[in-house]
Amino acid sequence: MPQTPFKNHSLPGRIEVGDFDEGGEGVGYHDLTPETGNDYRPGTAIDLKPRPGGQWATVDTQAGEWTAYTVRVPFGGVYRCEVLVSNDRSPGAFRVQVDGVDAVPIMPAPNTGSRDVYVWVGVPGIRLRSGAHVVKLLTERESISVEAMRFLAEVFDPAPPAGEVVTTLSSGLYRVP
Ligand SMILES: [Ca+2]
Repeated sequence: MPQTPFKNHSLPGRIEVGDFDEGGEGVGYHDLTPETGNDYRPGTAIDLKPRPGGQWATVDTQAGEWTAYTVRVPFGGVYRCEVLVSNDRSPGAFRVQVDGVDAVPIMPAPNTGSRDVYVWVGVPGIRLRSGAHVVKLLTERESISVEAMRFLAEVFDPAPPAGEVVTTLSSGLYRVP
């Protein structure tokens, strides 16, 4: 099955973790246990549990598991990427890639003391070009639970002057020094 969006994600914005791409195991996600037991994405193996606000969070993810999201970036610029994560069993860690390149390098998830307490953790200074990208959220060390990701705009690229020919750049990202 091809990788297609389950929801149209546009950045800057928030991505609910359960809204990973269609395409199944190895395409939209990788999950180490075939069972799921959630009503939000039936037919997938991702373990999702409802949150009090109505969102769905991945729970107790294992190292090596990931979810992928096709996103649209109308305006290139510098972004901050954060993950809303819970971890009651240190050490947990995650990583975020854009088009296969580390945007958030392997980052420890702070021990929040309870799997019901979530905190935003991330990094600034991520340069995103305009266009379509695939964002991948990877669990590097178990066991973390994730509710969402968000990309916040720090600086948008200046709009080109009227009449200027704009060269289309290849997709991708780089870290701003
Ligand atoms: Ca599973």
